[in-house]
Amino acid sequence: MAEEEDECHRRFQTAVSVVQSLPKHGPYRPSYDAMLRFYGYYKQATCGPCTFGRPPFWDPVGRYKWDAWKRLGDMSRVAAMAAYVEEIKVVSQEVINTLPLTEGTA
Ligand code: ST9
Repeated sequence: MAEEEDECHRRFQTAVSVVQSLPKHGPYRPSYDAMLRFYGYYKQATCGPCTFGRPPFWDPVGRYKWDAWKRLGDMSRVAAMAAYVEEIKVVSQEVINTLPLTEGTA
């Protein structure tokens, strides 16, 4: 069991590094929904359940981010790491399916 968790942790760290190393702008534009899913899983995995109050109405971005995290409830950190990795797989496949992988996009 501990080995499985270690493996999950390693995969999560790799996925996080991939996302953090991407340029801000490129041929692929993640949807807001996708970004919020990544964000929610990332926060749940690194900080645990959201225990803060919802940001005020004049901070709509903060509210979207908070909602994405809060909706995960008591999901465990390991489950959130696994979900983050799964999300990377889905998005990567989407990129492969939709982007013309030519020299121009590299
Ligand atoms: C392109 C190349 O077109 C070809 C496509 C290849 C695709 C490969 C497949 C991978 C798919 C990836 C999908 C990306 C979607 C990601 C959205 C994430 C929000 N994960 O320390 P700060 C939080 S590329 C989630 O200031 P940085 C952190 O907690 C073109 N959240 O960070 C904080 O919130 P709060 C598309 C994370 O270093 C907030 O982000 N390019 C992660 O300035 C800021 O933290 C992209 O999509 C994480 N790993 O930015 C670029 N790390 O304050 C994607 C930190 O509330 N990457 N946070 O705690 C980025 O936007 C940034 O690197 C960043 C970190 C937002 C993840």
